[in-house]
Amino acid sequence: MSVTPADPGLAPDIDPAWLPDEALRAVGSRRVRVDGEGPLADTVRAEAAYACERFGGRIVGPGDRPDLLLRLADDSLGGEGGEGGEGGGSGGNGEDCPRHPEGFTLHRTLDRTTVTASAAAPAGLLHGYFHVVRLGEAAFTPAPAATHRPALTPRMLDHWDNVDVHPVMGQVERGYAGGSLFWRDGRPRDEPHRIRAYARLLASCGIDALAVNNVNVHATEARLLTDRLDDVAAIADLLRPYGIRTHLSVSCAAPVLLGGQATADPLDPHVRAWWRETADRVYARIPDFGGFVVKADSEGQPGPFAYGRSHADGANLLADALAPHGGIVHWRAFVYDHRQDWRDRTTDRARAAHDHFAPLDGEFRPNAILQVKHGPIDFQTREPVSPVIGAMPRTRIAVELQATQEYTGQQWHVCALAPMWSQVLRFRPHGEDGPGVAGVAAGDGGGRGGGGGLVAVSNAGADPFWTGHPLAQFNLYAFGRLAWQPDADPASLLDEWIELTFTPNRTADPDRLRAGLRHVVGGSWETYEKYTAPLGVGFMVQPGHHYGPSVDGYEYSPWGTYHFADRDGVGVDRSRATGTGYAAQYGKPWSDTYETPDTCPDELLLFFHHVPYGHVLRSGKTVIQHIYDTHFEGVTEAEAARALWASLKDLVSPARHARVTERYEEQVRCAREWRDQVNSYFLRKSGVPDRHGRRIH
Ligand code: GCV
Repeated sequence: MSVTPADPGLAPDIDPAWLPDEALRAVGSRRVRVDGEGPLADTVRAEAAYACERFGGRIVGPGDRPDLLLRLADDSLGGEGGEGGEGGGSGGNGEDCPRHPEGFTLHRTLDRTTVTASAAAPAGLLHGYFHVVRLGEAAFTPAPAATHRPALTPRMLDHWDNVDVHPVMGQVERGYAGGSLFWRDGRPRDEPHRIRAYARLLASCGIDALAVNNVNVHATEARLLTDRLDDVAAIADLLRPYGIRTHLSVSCAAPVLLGGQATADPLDPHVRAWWRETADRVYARIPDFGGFVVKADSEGQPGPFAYGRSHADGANLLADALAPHGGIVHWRAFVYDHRQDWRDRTTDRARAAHDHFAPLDGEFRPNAILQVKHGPIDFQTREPVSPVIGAMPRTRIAVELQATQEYTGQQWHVCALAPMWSQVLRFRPHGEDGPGVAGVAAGDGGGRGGGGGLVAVSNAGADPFWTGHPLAQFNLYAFGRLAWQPDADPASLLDEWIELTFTPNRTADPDRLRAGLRHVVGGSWETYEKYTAPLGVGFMVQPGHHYGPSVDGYEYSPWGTYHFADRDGVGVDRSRATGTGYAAQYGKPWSDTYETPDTCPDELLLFFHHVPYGHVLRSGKTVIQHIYDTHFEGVTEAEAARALWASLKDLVSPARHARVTERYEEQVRCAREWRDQVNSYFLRKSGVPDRHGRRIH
């Protein structure tokens, strides 16, 4: 089968993101040979041909000496200087690496004029090709042979896309990048070139799985499993040439809703038969289907609790149906009581996932993956790592991140999340001697028989810039790269993305452009944190849409209570001794570290403790002064970033520059609103004036 790769030239309305033609120059100006058969090898050949067409290189056959050879080979370690390179936390040894179906070895030694990427399987050719693209000219300079393979599998995006337009959430739940790439008004969007271009971008940063619909499964989405399966198959056909498997979010109530069953009880034999037959039909239509994603007993979604069954019962039902086909179920651990009474201080939303799931460790099937949000609450700007991740050594765990910026500026504010994700992935739930979060997701140690990989809620949509804010493309790119190599340095990933996306060397002032971009993107998470909720308290956002400040927006609502500010102090006591006991859900040393304000890291202080406004932080400042200072600083930093961006106008394409400029206007406006609301709220509560005498609105 011959496959035409996504051709940016065919879609002038779509931003090329990190794959502009210019990024293909190094490969495209050379003689390239691709040895290998099958659809993925065809994709690589077509990609190389596309690049060569633009930059004067050519595809050569077996008789010609290529500058770049991409080949399928059993001996991909090749005995040329051994193994080196990323390692990527993958803990790879020389024997395993070449056999990894997505891995490859790159030989670029002095005595050879041909740079060779050898892979054991076609997916390795694809990742090898894009690795060479990322390296650019550097790929053709001598270096030790290096083997690369992904540390985590799957590396998956969840699209919270609705098939019908939801009356409140619209076409995409928490989607800040226009409509869905897949669906419009109840039907497939029918823009295959867009999906193909998306698949190409995703593959080029390492993503290999994608769920096409919202985890909140409404009536029409539910039918994707049955009579609307052709719509899913059509998407799978577009993703497959780029090595991306298609997954589907399904409803636990499907046997009743779609199958005419009297019950959806996971232990009912008719229900079990219905799921088995349904999975068989899915695989008959989509043989490489990835599996199901499930949100159960959460925020109104149906689940096993209705039948007195456990979440392991629910997950295993679907796992058993998928097992004969090699499919997996991603079962989400996001289960909590969203009908709380704010006066009840014993109910703590942060505890819920651990309370529900930790006792079930060891009860899940090998092809059931428990998908755990990285923090215990819900993608706030700052949260501790979820204690569930370290508490279930006999369960396959996937860590869920959120690329869509629900609580972090909704793609109107620059907020590069790679530094936060990197901290999460490096966190060691059991201290220095145990595996890190990335290791848990990789399946290192423990008897879980494999990891669950990394998942992110996608931030992409039908917007011409894919992500609404053009600089938010970095979040998508960095997610893929960190999923492949969790110990990658976020600053290096930013540089990589800048080189590909902006090709600074083709501009009049590469150094000014690089420095400017590093500055506006690099520290943007910290800046955002400064002008929003302080020291680990979350949810000071406006209810419903979650954009902009509302200090008490959720404080007295049934969804949870988050800061408990009164005239004397602020923060949630989650200690074992006097609070909700959440701190005790961690293993040592963290249960001790988080237990007292003296040992708790300052940035999480108010997540774990209720302290007086006069409590002195490690910086020497009181909590109240820290709140005032950071809110003034955050706005100043946002204003400076806006000015710096304005100064790059001569170096960035007009459309991209204009879009970012527009977004900065809103970011600065909103940052000032945050500063004024938060500072005046705490001035009024505490009565403590700013020691610098600044005007607090
Ligand atoms: C898909 C939060 C979001 C919801 C989302 C939910 C989830 O509550 O606000 O929009 O629903 O998380 O992760 O399931």
